[in-house]
Amino acid sequence: MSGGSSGSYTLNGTSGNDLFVSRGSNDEFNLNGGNDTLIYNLLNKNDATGGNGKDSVNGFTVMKSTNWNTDIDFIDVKSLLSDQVPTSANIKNFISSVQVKNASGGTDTVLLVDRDGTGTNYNPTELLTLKNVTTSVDELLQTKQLLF
Ligand SMILES: [Ca+2]
Ligand SMILES: [Ca+2]
Repeated sequence: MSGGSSGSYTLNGTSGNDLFVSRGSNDEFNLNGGNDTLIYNLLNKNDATGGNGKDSVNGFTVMKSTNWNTDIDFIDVKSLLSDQVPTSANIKNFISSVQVKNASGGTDTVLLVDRDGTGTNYNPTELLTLKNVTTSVDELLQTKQLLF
């Protein structure tokens, strides 16, 4: 299922495994359980988020042990970074994270994208907020939930 092209848009997933594709709107993805994947494509080559807006997701689940968990979810930025050469050694030049307190007193994790890494055309720009999730790019790389 795909987000909207402009404005804001809410997408409600099923309890099964869903594919959510970001589009130009500020999408709110409600995962609702299952192994869901959020896909970020390069929609606009001249935009700091690749034309994806600023999205948020409810129900993102981080793998907290080595056991497979039927609820863990994935973020796929392969296409978003397709004009770069991200590797495990430099991926953190492109994707970074900050943790922020939210209005209800919990913690959100905000993922930022810098489309040209150490290049100077782009700076880290908010892409996706994982609502009520405390994690980091390091952890998502370790659990292989960030696909690049
Ligand atoms: Ca979007
Ligand atoms: Ca789902």
